[in-house]
Amino acid sequence: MSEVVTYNREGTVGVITVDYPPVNALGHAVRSGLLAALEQGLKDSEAKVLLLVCEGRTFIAGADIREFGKPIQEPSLPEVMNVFENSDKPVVAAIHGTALGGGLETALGCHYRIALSSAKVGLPEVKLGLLPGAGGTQRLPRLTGARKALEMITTGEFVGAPEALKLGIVDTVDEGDDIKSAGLAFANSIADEGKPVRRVRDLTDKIAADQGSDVFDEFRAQLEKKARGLFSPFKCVDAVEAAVTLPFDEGMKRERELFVQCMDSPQRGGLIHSFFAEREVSKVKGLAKDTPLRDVNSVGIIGAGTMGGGIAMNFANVGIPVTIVEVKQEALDKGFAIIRKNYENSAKKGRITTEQVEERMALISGSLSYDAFKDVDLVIEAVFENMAIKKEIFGQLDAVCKPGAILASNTSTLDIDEIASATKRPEDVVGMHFFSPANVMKLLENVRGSKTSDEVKATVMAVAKKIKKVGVLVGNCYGFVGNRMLHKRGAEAMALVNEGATPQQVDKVLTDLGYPMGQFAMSDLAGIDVGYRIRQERRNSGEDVPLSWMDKLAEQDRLGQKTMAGVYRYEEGSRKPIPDPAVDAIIADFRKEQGISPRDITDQEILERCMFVMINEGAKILEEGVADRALDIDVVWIFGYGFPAYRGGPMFWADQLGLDTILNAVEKYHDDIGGDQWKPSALLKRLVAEGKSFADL
Ligand code: T1G
Repeated sequence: MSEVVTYNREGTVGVITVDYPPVNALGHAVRSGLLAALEQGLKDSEAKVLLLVCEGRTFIAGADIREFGKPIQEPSLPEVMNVFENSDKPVVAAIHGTALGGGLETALGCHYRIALSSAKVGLPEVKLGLLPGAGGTQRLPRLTGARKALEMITTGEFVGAPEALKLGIVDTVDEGDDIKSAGLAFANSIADEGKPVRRVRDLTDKIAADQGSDVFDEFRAQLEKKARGLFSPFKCVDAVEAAVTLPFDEGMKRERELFVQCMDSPQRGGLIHSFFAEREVSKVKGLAKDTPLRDVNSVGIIGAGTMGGGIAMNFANVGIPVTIVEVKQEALDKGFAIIRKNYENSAKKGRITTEQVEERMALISGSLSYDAFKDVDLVIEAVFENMAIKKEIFGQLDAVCKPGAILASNTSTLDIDEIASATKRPEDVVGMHFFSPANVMKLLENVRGSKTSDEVKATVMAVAKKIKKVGVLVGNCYGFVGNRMLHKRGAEAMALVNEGATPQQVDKVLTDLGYPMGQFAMSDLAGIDVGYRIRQERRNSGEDVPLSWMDKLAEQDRLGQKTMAGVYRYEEGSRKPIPDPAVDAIIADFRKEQGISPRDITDQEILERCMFVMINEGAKILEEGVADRALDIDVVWIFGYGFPAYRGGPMFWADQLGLDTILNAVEKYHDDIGGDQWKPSALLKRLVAEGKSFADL
């Protein structure tokens, strides 16, 4: 008997119990254990009904993703589900936690389903570049109809038990929290009422109504916009369409064909790498799991600007009171108005209720004095990028804040150690770099100073989880991980335009790769003045930062979306970037001034110079220990800059391309262009020499 799936009888109910932490994933042991336990139940003459229930935090949460890419070990899940569905005794699935993917498919292979009201169900395979491959695309439409099935399967979104009941996915919902006793009671009622085996495959009324429906083409058209560049969502539509147009067994065959196509797609590899990487980053190298955490029950924020206001919302969203300090009342008032507008927009979209708007606003207070911070547990400074101002602020915080308070800066590039040197408590100083818009972007780049204590590192990583961010702990250098690589890409993009490319050509290469927006559209969104100020700061501190045509834009007050003109121009009420001949003229004049005669530049050169310079810098970041693992860099770029998750992140993508390809190009550009940015990373050279990849680190 398998130790992860057991069988026992309670009265006339044969109970099949899965106990395979952490989420009862359908690994080989579980699949074979389910078959063995079912066989026992069918042989048990005393058992009139069988009940499938799971121990631990959740019902089966899906296939065991760790098995993907490895040879499939029989029995496959579809085979297991066939045996369950064709059993001659009713089988009841009792759902708690999250029945997801193969977990929900297992429940659909049973004859009846009960769920705790707190449970959720879903088919999130599409988020892994897959589709439900164990009958989900064939059975779910038979319960919900094609439209709802398409919605669930192409978005991967979870559905709560009450809605699942309305949709017919579950037969009953129990308000309690004891799934075993609720399951037993429901199974006994099935036996008492003599309810028959009811195979989902035989339910045809919903799919009959979908015959000839144009819902499939409707979803394909929607996906052309929403799922640009993705592979599996379109295969999901094909699979659900097969449920409506083919007999069940042929539909299952079609589902299998389509599932294998998705499994073989490089997008599956990228998305699964992203799934695990998002979880791995919270396990910080060298930080003991039991590092004590400091309480963070109150937060202070300096600056009520776009960043400060957005940061404040993250804490109010999870019930943590926030005090924002500004220098002038009108700045505070303006900041609060923006916060309220953001909440009211979310309420209009149905994401939160109007009561929640007020609840959250009530958690955010304002002050003009740092005395308001004297009892807070964490202060986050979010003023603009000027070291002298930040050091002055941290000197004042040091004097006002209680011992043990964490003093954080939202700086996006500046030296955390230098900021910490303005205090007597460098061990309590850390970077917490939020990404704009801070109430939306999921990445939180936590930056350790050389003296930041383990407690503070562990606490800010726990804070990231608490405020539903993906926290990555990185080292202290100019630009940390994300912006250090972004600045290299930005410099190459500007140089490419100097040399003959147009901004829109560069941006299209990046959006074709899968970024949500290109380099220059992003500059217009962030504000041309932001980059200009940073370049001026670096020039003033003696760095050799070449002049660029973008400096001319800033000097002519073309600051981007906020002035309706930057690299592109914008029409009233629209964020759509429109190429502007005036900018072409500025670029042409700049080239003339610099004595540059423009040349045609290929998309391939743009891709290599923008992307490989980043990968080379990422390798240097790993060499210097600023990032612990290549997957940390991948997560920073996926969640901070919209790098397409289906490509797994820049370092995963580099591994797929082959590091020798990257190195050859880097060496070519080092010869042609020179510059520190093209100096090949020693780590990159070593990995190529050893025939290894970033994943081997
Ligand atoms: N396989 C293996 N490990 C998994 C796993 C899975 N499906 N899901 C989670 N884990 C691990 C995770 O790596 C972490 O491990 C621990 O469980 C806790 O996860 C045939 C082919 C269930 C909502 O996509 O959405 O079924 O770090 O930190 O925030 O059609 O995990 O502790 O070592 O995320 O409470 C479909 C994916 C698979 C569900 C829990 N199923 N999982 O969230 O905890 S494909 C999914 C989740 C499939 C079939 C197809 C979440 C969760 P460690 P966690 P959580």
